[in-house]
Amino acid sequence: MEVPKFLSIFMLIAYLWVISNNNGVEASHKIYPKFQSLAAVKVKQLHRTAFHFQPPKHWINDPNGPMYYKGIYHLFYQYNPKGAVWGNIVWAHSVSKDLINWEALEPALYPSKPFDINGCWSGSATVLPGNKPIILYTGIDYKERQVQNYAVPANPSDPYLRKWIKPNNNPVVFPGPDVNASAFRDPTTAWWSNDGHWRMLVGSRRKHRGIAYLYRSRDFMKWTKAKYPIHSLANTGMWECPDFYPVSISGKNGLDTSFAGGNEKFVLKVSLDLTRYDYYTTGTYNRDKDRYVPDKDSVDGWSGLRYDYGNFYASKTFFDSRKNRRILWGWANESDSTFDDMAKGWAGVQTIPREVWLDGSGKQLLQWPIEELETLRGKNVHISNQELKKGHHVEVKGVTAAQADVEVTFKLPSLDKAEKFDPSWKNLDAEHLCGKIGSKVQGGVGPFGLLTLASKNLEEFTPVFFRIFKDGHKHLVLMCSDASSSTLKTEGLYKPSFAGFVNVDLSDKKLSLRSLIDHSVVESFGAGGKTCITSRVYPTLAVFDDAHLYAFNNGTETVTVEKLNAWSMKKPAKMNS
Ligand code: DQQ
Repeated sequence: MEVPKFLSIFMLIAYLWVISNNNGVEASHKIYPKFQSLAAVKVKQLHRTAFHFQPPKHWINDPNGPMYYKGIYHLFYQYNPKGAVWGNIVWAHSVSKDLINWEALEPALYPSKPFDINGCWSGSATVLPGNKPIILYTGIDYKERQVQNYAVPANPSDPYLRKWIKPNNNPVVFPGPDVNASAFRDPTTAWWSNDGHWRMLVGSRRKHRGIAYLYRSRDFMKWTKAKYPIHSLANTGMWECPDFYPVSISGKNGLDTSFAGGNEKFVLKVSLDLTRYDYYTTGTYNRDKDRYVPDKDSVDGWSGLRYDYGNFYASKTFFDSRKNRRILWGWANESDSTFDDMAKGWAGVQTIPREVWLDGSGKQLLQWPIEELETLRGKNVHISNQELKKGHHVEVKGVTAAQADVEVTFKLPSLDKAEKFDPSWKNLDAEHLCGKIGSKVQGGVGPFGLLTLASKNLEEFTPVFFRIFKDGHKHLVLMCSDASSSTLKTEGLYKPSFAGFVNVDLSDKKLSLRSLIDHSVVESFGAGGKTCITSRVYPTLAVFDDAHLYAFNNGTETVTVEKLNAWSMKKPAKMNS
């Protein structure tokens, strides 16, 4: 796909900015040498989450090596044990029996050998035949090169896999002369093919071309780079944290990463460092040529599909053999400043694990919070057949609005009043469009949706809403999660009007929305998980018991809340304490 000129210039500026802010080392995270080992003096409770995954303090980023092993779920993640900004990165390790309650163990991997002395960066786990887990991760070696290492459990009979060994025959993959050694990281889960080889991908870039290099190995130790990358794309910059997996073309069941039935589709996700979003395509994996080809109508690059149109990055999936599903974890970074993070004593959460599967259209994925989350639902409030006339809102009373799960279905009597899609908006992406016409500008059909984390008199609120347009004979559905009015605080905050389009059939004139509200997180799923948006917000008034929840309509067409269920959410009994 051709990248518009303004985007190329923006990408170049962003790239130069990244380099200049990281002391010349290309590393994707901003480095604060003075702050990275300043331990939190105090952990501020305001804005900490209740049911999203979080350690008790300090910085977290990418989820790493999720897996299910001997009845236990494992989640590793990038963690700074010494401070609330990025740095001193180790693989923290937590375990769970239900993906809801988590117990923190000792870090699984920390810098200690020449091949990872400057950092243990992201990677993945693979369970080898005979139920043998193995981790592949990026080590920053003594020469600051990015190399790929492996680690194995010291005691595989321990289902908690408490201790990991990094054997001395590491690294197993060096960058090689034709590879950029400071842009070569984040190995995927490996898959086995019946030619007797394991395969895995490593993210990279050559100049401005994003690349997923393919490696093959018979024994998981000696890896050979394939002549061609599995896929690459010009002008997309560094591909971080690639993820590559098969999805079933019928039904919700997940497939093991090594599954090869011949009839499945594949998903390639890359985390684009320049925009910090996770993009995916659906396509075909040609096993003879070892190349991945996105489907014709699956847009590759900046205007392609994203897992989430908000604060969601460096995600990773795994196959959960316990329930035959594929589960997606993503990192929801903060939208406040580094100084706020140091004052809070913590930064970053993981989004709620989501089940992912291919939509019936075959053109996109669907995502939905894992069913286990429902065990945290407490008091329920129900509204049905409530009309919302132009400019009206109705309060959802009786639940803890700062810590809630809400599901709502809106019924639209007619689409006739849908606004015409202004052709000048074609050059705007969804986020800019939402920023321009937001929830406060009256429309025809919509904006309607939820006002989450709202103060009593609506001085603060994060609206999550739909707005429907007419574009020729088609309807376009815009979904927004708009942080621009989320707080009275003005200093140092990023308050984007996150948005994405929803490819939904409106013939039944219904639209559904689910929002998981958790103090500083609003994680939303439009139309059964077709479009997802996570916002990080920091209300000053709408906190704890002073938070409110409303359904609203600011379109001239009346919409009906056909049914709404909201639940107060409990805190898991154990969250890494
Ligand atoms: N975070 C890791 C890298 C990865 C980046 C370092 C993505 O391995 O590319 O903490 O957020």
